[in-house]
Amino acid sequence: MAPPVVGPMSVGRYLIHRLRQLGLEHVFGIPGDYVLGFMKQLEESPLQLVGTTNELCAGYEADAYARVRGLGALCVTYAVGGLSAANAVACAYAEKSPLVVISGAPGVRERRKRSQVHHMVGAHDAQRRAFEPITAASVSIEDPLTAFRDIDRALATCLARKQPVYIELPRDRVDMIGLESHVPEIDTAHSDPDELAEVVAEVAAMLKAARNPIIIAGIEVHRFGLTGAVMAFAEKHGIPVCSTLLGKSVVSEKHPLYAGTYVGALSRPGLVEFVEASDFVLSLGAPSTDTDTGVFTTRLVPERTVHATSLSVRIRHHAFDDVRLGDLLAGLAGQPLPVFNRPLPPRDNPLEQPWVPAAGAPLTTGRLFHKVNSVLSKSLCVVADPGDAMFGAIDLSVHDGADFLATAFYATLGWAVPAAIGAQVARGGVRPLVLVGDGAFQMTGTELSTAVRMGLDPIVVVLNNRGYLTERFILEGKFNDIHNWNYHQLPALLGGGEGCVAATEDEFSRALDHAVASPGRFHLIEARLDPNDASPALRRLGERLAAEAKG
Ligand SMILES: Cc1ncc(C[n+]2csc(CCOP(=O)(O)OP(=O)(O)O)c2C)c(N)n1
Ligand SMILES: [Mg+2]
Repeated sequence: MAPPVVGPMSVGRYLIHRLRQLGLEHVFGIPGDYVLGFMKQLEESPLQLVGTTNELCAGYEADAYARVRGLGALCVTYAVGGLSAANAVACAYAEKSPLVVISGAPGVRERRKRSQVHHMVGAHDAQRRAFEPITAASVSIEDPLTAFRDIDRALATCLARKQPVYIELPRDRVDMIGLESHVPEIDTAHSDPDELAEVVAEVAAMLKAARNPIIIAGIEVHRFGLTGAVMAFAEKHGIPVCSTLLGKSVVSEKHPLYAGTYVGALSRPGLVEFVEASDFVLSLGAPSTDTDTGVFTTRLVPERTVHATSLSVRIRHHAFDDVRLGDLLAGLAGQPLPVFNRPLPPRDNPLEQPWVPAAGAPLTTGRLFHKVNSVLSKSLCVVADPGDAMFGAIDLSVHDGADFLATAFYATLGWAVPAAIGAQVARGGVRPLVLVGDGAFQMTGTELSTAVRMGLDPIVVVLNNRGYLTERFILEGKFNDIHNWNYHQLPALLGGGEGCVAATEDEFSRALDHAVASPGRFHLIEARLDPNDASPALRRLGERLAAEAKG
């Protein structure tokens, strides 16, 4: 249903009005003179501005907020702010997170009078052009006649494509009154009916001929709001469901049909055999990336696989490009298909065994994840940074309704701490448990300042293995060593939170139990690990790749 027609309104207020209509409550960012006018309007509106320590962190926070809430927004000043946040926007673009980037800019009139004003990088549209390849739409709002339509089109694209859009507000256009009463456009994307009918018929025929099918549910299932439809289909026909690493927690990991997180050679052994013995694989919303396929170590036979994403549906060796995932699921739901009731592999996840700490035993990465798994609950969401913090997290069992958040494809180091803040702002009832490497923590860990300011209480486990272990696995060199910090002393600098060091199993166990039992402030646990220790998943990958290299 179209929102009501709005009367005379300024461009800035119209943008705020539309963001509110779309359910937004917070905007992340940092002021600057080119965006102050709009920031004032934000301050006077019901939207809450969350100030951060830098724009990159604001971008990560808005990205995570968008992943949790379905829309996020970032507000920055021209160039120095926008270009600092560009890496976060690229991440959101690559991983399909619907993020609205609002940037101030020199006024249209001042640009005409003076060719060079501060923060400019060459041409006045340089920043908008820099954002073009990392956004689904980019627009500078300049003309009162088209201003509202430009904003609506950008927002509609953001929601339809689940990718960032860039809206530039020249500072002399923020108070400009849009010239027309206006009915916002609503974009609805449909499948081509003939293509859809053909795809549904082919998938149905493959399913009817199958005996041991499996569904792989990827990240787009969550982004396009299709978890319910996928699980209803799986339940109706008794088909087991796996997730991928980027799609971890997209389907409930406690559901009786959930088989595990399938990431090729990174997955635990029983699961690999189960998935790869399937005679039909329906892969939904799981783009084939190196990280989601354990560096292309998945062994799925194309002749028995349907690979459907938001961009195309590939069946065996042919593809269709005009079929929406939701329409495919709705089409399949109407088909008379068999009930399979394929038995699941035994639940032999070692992380699910009871946790008993060995007093005085040096902490290892594998044991750290075992303890982490033992404290997970509906009220803890796991946020993992790239590095062994993410690989080790593959086999964690995330509870219903609690997300697992990670940048498992774009893999930008330093994402997790700010993302945890964005996620907790988005959904207050769930406490983030952050798993982050020492290298990653040095990039953005001081953003915990915002957690103190906002009264948030993430639990942050810093896996201190004295450097860039993941890179060491690929090529050893001095470049993988980093300066060691007194991580646990960060609370003293920030004036909030609690920090401690854990070097043994029992110290870590006590520290994590204490953090879980004392909400209301952030906890930082520095977990001291051997510099060459790795999680079982990272080891499995290394072994598989080494075996392949030998032929
Ligand atoms: C922003 C960014 N810079 C560099 C990299 C390359 N990179 C990937 S993993 C890694 C090492 C991570 O070190 P740490 O956070 O300590 O985790 P560990 O590998 O030790 O578990 C680096 C540098 C990256 N992914 N992102
Ligand atoms: Mg490290």
